[in-house]
Amino acid sequence: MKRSLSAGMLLALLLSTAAWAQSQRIEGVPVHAPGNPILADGRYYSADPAPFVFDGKLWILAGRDEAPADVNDFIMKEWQLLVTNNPKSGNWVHYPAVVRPEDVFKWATPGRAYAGQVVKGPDGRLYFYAPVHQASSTAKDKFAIGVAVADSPTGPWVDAHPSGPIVSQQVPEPNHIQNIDPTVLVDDDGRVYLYWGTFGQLRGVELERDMVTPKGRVVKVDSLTGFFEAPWLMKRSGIYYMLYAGNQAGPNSDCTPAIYHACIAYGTASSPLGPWTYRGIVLKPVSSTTSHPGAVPFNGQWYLAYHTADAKGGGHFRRSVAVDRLEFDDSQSPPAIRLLTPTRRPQPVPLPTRNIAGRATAAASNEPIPVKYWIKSLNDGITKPAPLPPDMWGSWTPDNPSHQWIEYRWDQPVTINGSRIWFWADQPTGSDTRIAPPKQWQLFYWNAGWKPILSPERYGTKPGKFQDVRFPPITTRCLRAVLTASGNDGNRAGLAVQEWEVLAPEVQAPRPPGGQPAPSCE
Ligand code: FUB
Repeated sequence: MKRSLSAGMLLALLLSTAAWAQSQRIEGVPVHAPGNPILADGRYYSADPAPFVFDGKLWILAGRDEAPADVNDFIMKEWQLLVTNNPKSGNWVHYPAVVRPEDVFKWATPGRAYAGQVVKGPDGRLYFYAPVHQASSTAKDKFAIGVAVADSPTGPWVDAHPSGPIVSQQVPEPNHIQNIDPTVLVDDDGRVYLYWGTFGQLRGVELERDMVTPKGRVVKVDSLTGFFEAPWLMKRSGIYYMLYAGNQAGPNSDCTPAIYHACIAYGTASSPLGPWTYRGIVLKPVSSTTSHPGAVPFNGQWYLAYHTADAKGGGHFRRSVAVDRLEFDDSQSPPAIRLLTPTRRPQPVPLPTRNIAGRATAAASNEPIPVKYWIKSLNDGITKPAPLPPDMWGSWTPDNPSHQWIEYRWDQPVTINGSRIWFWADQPTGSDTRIAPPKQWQLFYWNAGWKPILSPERYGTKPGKFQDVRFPPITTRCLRAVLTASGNDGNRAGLAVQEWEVLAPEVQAPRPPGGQPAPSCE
């Protein structure tokens, strides 16, 4: 008896200490955001936005990306909040460190504070659905969904189901998926629905009104075209909508040209557990490889929150929350969601530059380009210390040819006298496998046929920095870089280029590419 009493007292002390620690950390900081992203100065990254309305204000729950610039991983230790009375004003209050997994779920490990959602339950309290790692899990994938409850968004949050997660690879039904990205809707009749999933697996289940107990069987949804992850369940005028990150990729896909990127797509249903019908695209791929939607009505207007890599120093693992108006087309049945045009803060005027690659259409010998690479990254002006495949053009296949070429086509002749190329490689020079620097490369320009520029020994091949070449001015409409793969006839490495600049003799005001692809010179 004495032992259990002191254990109980200890637990109470621990819980109250965790709650006290949470409440001590919460202090709001005013932020003025004259556009997207809301937090833009690179001091705090914010990802996986989940908007909700509470106390007449628009709140956004977000994770916090803390990965260094050269680390490709979701380093996410805590959740944060943004709140505004009026998103149009640009005035927000930022609560930087609201809660960490280990503050609330004594069964969870620190870190992996992935995409959560806060909803108001039928009892008026706030419920926070949080994917976290379950410490005691023996499953291959330790992600599990816990539920915390609070009376205010800033907490203190306490575990609403202290015996453990409500979803894992063991509960409520065994599965082999990664159990993340929960989304919850409390329907007009007070019934509660939970969906979750990633890597193409979407699951749904009804919950009891207690917000934590599964009711009925888990449904698998496979009718939402290109579903990848990040489901967001919502209801408008009696229609259920499921927004999600889709990655059906290809040169003619309406979603994304490169599979690592995602569009936000959506489907509708007339019942909360489906069947779901795919309807189209809400948002084209953003600057981060992941995309993540959350939408709510606030003061008569729907808003979509999503994240991008657009903040200072941003990246695929250093994302930042953006908000834009979401519009419906009520002339259709069911009402369609209009494609959203993302807005930005006022941007600095681009500086004059000698680099005219941005105005060209890029083409390559390996079209259609494998969907993990992205040819438009050749002339997007971005180089990264740790790029992902869609940050580059690449050519790897299990059987690589001896040569590949990449080409720029302008709609009018241009005069040029230099070029810089940034190779990417995961293998050393001379390797015959995976991706290696080219054995050599050389530029050719079009003048009634392809004419060489300088001899191959004038071209450097080091990866990870620009390799510069200067030459006497030439005028052309098409420029080709012919790359020789390293290796030999038996095995050859693939090739990859992060960025390829072409330099005019004098700086010029930057001009955007023309609307139509420039034609080939051949
Ligand atoms: O932030 C980690 C993961 O990235 C989320 O769970 C996914 O939805 C994607 O945004």
